[in-house]
Amino acid sequence: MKLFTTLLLGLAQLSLAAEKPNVIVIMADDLGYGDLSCYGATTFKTPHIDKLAASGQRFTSGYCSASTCTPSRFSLLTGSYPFRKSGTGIAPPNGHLIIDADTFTLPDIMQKAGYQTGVIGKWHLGLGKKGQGPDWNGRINPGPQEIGFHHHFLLPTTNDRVPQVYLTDSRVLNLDPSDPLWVGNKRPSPDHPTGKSHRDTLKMDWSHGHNGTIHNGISRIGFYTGGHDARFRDEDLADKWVEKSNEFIETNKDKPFFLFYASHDLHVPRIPHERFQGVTPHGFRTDSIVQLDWTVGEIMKTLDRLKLTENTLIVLCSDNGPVMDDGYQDDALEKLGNHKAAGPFKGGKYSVYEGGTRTPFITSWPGTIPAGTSDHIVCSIDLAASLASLTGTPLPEDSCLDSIDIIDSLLGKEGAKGRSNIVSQDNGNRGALGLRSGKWKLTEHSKRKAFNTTVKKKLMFNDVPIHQLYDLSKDPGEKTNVAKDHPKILARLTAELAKIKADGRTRP
Ligand code: NG6
Ligand code: CA
Repeated sequence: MKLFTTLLLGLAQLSLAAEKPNVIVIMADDLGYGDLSCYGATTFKTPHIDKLAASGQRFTSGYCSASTCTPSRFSLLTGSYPFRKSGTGIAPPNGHLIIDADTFTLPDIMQKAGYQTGVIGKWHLGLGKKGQGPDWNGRINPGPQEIGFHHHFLLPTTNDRVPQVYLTDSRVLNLDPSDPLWVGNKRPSPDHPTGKSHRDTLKMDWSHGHNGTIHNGISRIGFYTGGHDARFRDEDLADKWVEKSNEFIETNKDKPFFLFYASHDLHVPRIPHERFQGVTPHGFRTDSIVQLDWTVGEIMKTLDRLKLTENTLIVLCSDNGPVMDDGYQDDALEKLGNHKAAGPFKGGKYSVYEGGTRTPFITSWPGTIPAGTSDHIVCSIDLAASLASLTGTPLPEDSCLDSIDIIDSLLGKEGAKGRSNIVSQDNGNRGALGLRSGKWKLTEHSKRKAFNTTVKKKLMFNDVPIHQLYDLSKDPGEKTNVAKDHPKILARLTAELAKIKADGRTRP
């Protein structure tokens, strides 16, 4: 009897400590701080995301840890800063999986906690073994399954890179063995049509790069042949992924599930479905934001229909800041008008100024998370440690090196603090880092080069000072470098950043 009571007590304590709501992480692609109406956009509306924000916490200091896709997604899934590992820059079409299969990942945490885990959308973390890359016509291994996802339905790279096929069950979907898929970085034959040789046939012209194989009237980075039955239309990506997400949620409605929904909106080539084309004044870039908003609305509708809303934590974030011309002539810059894609911030994609990584960040869990705005520093890299904490899952010592447990901030609890600092990086190969610490921001451009993608065409600045210092409380737009006025603070932050690098980890 005594044993039974102890057991019961133990169980009660366990269920108190660990909460297992469903978790959906919706990551937008290249969505800037100012790109949603709940973050200040005025020339178009994002009603579904606004509703999500109004129901929960809207963060004004929400970050991703890198200003390009691959490193940002790497840090979300591993909880470690990507600058710690070489080879985590933008993955090429045939690139191998950059997360080692023995890494304890965010989906591993959720599996351990008893969740069904799924990833739907864009992958862009490489596939297959080092030195080999993916076997497009066979079983693709290692891939999402090997790093913790039970289920996947993916675009293997990013849609401006080849190939335009879906990956599910570790294979290319609908691949006809008599029409094998070949992917490479050299033109396969002199008569193979490319964006260069057949430029006049394109439905959207390129501006830089992106002049390889043509599919659906759009030329891409890289080359491919075959796999014709497997190819999709760019216009249908969002619809297909909403359908697959609904299936995943429906199938797992009675168990806790974890879904990473990695939207392709609004990455180039921006080709929203026909029904969204022209719905905003700024062209396909912002039409794609409306498509993203629709996607979020559909997922929320499914949760409502299945009565899961009050048992589901949704996190909405972005993988990096905004860019206008990212290789295609889609008039993003020409039609921009007064829209401020990075909000009040400087820089964007490829940059370590605030616009590169300070992005929309929303948490919603109706009935648990109170409605409000939070200025706590939070980052997508923290989801690993925070969800481990929420679900009562222990983290191995050598895992998730930079993931901080900020679950109380994410849940909008009183007395929570968020992070004290956050490091950001560019793609990793230019050696630029940013350190936000309290109200201060240090930038470190060790090669003295910086991209400025604010809203103008991509510009490279040379001769940038190695260290710059900004007081974000007075100067959120990082206009005045105050390094000379505050030598002690400059020294303190430079030392703080050096220590973060040297220590090899920041998780206590
Ligand atoms: C760059 C591409 C850019 C985009 C980016 C990756 C050129 C000149 N630029 O190399 O168009 O594909 O890589 O974007 O090709 S990301 O969002 O996936 O990181
Ligand atoms: Ca991106």
